[in-house]
Amino acid sequence: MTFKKIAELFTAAMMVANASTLLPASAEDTVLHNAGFENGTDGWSSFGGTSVVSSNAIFHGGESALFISGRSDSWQGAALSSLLQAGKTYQFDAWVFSQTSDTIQLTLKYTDGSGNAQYKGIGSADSAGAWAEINASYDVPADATDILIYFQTASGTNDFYVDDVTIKGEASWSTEALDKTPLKDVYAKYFKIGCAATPSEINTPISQDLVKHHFNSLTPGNELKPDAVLNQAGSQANGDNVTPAVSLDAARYTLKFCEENHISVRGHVLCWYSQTPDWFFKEGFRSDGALVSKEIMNQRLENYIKAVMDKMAEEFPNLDVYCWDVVNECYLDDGSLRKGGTDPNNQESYWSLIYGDNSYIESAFTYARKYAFEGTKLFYNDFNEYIPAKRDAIYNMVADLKEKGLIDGIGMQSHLDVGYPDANLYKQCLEKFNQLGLEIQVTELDITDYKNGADSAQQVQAYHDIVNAIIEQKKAGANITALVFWGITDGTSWRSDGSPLLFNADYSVKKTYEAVESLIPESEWGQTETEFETEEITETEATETESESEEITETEATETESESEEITETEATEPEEKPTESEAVEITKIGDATLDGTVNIVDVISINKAVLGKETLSQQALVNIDLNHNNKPDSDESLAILKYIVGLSSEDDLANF
Ligand code: 9MR
Repeated sequence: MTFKKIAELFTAAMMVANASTLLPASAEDTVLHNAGFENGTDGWSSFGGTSVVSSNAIFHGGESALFISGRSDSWQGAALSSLLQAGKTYQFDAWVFSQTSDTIQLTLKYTDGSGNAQYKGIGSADSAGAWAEINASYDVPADATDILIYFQTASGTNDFYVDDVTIKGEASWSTEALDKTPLKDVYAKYFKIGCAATPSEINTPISQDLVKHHFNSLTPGNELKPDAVLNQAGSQANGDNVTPAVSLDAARYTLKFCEENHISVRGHVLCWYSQTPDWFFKEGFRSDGALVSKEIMNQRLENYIKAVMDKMAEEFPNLDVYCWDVVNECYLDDGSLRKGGTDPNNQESYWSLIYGDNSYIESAFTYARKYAFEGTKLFYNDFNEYIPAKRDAIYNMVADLKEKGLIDGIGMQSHLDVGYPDANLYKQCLEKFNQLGLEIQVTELDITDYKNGADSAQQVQAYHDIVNAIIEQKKAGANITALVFWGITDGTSWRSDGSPLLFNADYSVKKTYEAVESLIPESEWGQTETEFETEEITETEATETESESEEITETEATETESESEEITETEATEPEEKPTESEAVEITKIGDATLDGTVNIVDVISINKAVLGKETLSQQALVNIDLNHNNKPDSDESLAILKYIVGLSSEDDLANF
């Protein structure tokens, strides 16, 4: 039985245990989804690369409808996910329109119990210049997973419209989360509590209620990223090669939801190597254009940031966008700048390629400072910042930006695992960043447990320890202003296999939630945000240069990489028996610490635990990973093995380390 299966069984057991909090099974006509497309796409998104937008050119009810265009195949259209459940019956009602003559179909897509993708027609209607109604009922098979529905045409690639979609059925989600004291109130004295959400994650009554109840910060999961905001045709039409066109079509639904419900927004993200179309970096905004010069790119960057800020101000004057991730993920784990290149899927950055150095970071912050609303805080955001080399590179870069008055905070994404990092290493990073005297936000927290499943003792403990470290740092004076979870439920998380969040797929409350809640005594719940006594950090200390900061580090007990290596030397657990010459153990597989015959991230985690003295490697495991032959595990070795895993080095490189 796989760990995933165990996790599923556990979740199923939880659902049975929570049965009294599920809505009654007889509530078959509950409206689960109602979309008029007045403010955006209401959670519907592109299926197969089409354009899916709210349009007021033609509509059925209200003043807008969903417009689907740019199709190159009949199956392409608009999809809705995360709503339907296996074994349930639903009633669908929708209005469809085609200027030409088309059969427009609603299709159910799912994976069956044998792992095969299935496509089933739910219902269809013919339209030729007039609105037509699809009205159908459908039983979703009991073995279905990865369920979604989408509108398509039976044949051809014509544009079409959809409006007034209603889905009714049996609501089978837990509402117990709504009976808890809002987490944002529990933590009111400390910092904002947020979640990331895509439109499809907030298109059901329960998810909307849960977000409104618990969170006072929301980060659009994908919809404010450059690939969602940039418009190629519009950019080309601007005709000057330096003014990109932008649109909030993808983000409008989420931003409207936040505006209407007074939820503050983390803007994510303006400048990033990933999820940014390649044509943005090319002459004429053409996918086949030559790479533009640094001068042109700088103008585009300025115009892009200005256009985004202008659009936000124009469309959402009352929305509290309290911060922006201005730049995201520029450094690698070894502290070097992300490599220049044209393949973001291979971790390469067009920004590094065109600028030749990290100066685009300062440019982006300069323009963000120039055009952002007054009071909007500007953040640099990254992951794995607890790795000392990366942490220190970011520290130095941010210190420089701070001196120039361009930055307000650092975002620690915090995509963690129960095995790594431990709370102490995480805390060291908070301490180090706090020396800058800037805001710190935990921007994307999730903690996976791929091995033991949802709500394992290890996962609950990890949540407790990490969030406790954050609270302790806040109490020690760190200016931590938000704790944001990356997603809402384990069912829709980007790492759902590792069940990394606070709520189960049916919205029931996990033990991880209880662990986070329990860290704040009830006597403090609902208090207003407090400034905790801060450790004295003088202006000069907070903006130290690299060498100076090492001095502070020594006296103030925040470890630099070399210091933590020292600790390693004294604390790392020695192998129980060192092999003698005659009984020398041979390498079975270089890099394999878990002795399962493969080399993957679990090996890196195991080595890191051994480095921190939390785990003892067997003699065989030590021999497999002891690249520098010093008879102990160290962080250089785990980093080298990580590079090998992600394809940056070969097995030969490990052998010749
Ligand atoms: O959650 C996002 C997921 O839906 C996207 O597929 C993915 C693609 O890059 O981006 C995810 O969000 C990322 C965030 O923007 C930056 N930090 C890492 C997040 C997880 O990949």
